[in-house]
Amino acid sequence: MADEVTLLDFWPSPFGMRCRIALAEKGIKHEYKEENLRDKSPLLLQMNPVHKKIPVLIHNGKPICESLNIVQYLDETWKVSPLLPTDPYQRAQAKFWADYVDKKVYELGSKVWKTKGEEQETAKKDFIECLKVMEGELGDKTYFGGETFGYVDVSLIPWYCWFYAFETCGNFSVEASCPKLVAWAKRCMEKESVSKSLAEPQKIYEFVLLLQKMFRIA
Ligand code: GS8
Repeated sequence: MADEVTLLDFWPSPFGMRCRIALAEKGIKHEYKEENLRDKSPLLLQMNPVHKKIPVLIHNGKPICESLNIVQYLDETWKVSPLLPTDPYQRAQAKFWADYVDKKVYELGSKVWKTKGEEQETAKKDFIECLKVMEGELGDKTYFGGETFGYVDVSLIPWYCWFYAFETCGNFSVEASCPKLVAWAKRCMEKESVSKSLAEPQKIYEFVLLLQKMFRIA
C-alpha cells in the first residue's frame, strides 16, 4: 500500500515550512491542507488534541505533532537525503542547535514586531545577538552540518522569509550585522526544496501588519 501523507499547515508558519522543506527534500508525495487557525478543522482538533496547533503530519492515519519531531520522523522513516547526522554526538549537537532556534530565534524575532520603543530596541539587540550566535556556529561551513544541507538548516531557514518583516518593523538590517548568516540563507534559497517552501517576504510583512492590527500594536 502506498503511504498516505497529509500535512496540516498554515502558509506563514515557520514551523510548517520546516515540514514542507523536509517533505520536498525527500520527495514525499503528500496532500497539503491549509488550516484556518481562527476556525480550526475537526481534523486538526482530532489529530492534535493536546496543543491544537499546526503543523501536524498524518502518516497512514496516524498523527505526528511538533515541527522538529515531524522533521526527525520523516528523516527516520524516509532514509533518502538524510537530514540528521548518524553519529550520536553530531546528532545531539544538531538537536541542541535546533532547540536553540526554537527557544531563542522564534521568541526574540516575534518580540521585534510585537513591541515598540525601548522594549523593541532591546528585542532587536537580543535578536541580533542570537543570530550572531548562530552565525558563530555556522563559521565558514557551507551549511550548519558541513557540506550538506541538514537538520539545523531546516530548523532555521524558515525565519529568513520573516526577516523583511522584522527589519521593516524594527528599522534595522540583519545583513549589516550578520552577513555570513544571510549569505548562508541565500545559499539555502538556491535549493528548490527551500525556495518553494518559504513564503514571500512581502506577504509575511503584510501578515504581520494584520497581526499588529489585531493585537493593537501599530
Ligand atoms: C509550534 C507550532 C505553532 O506555534 C512546533 O510545531 O514546532 N512548537 C510548535 N503553531 C502555531 C502557528 S505558527 O506560529 C499554531 O498552530 N497556533 C494556533 C494556536 O495557538 O491556536
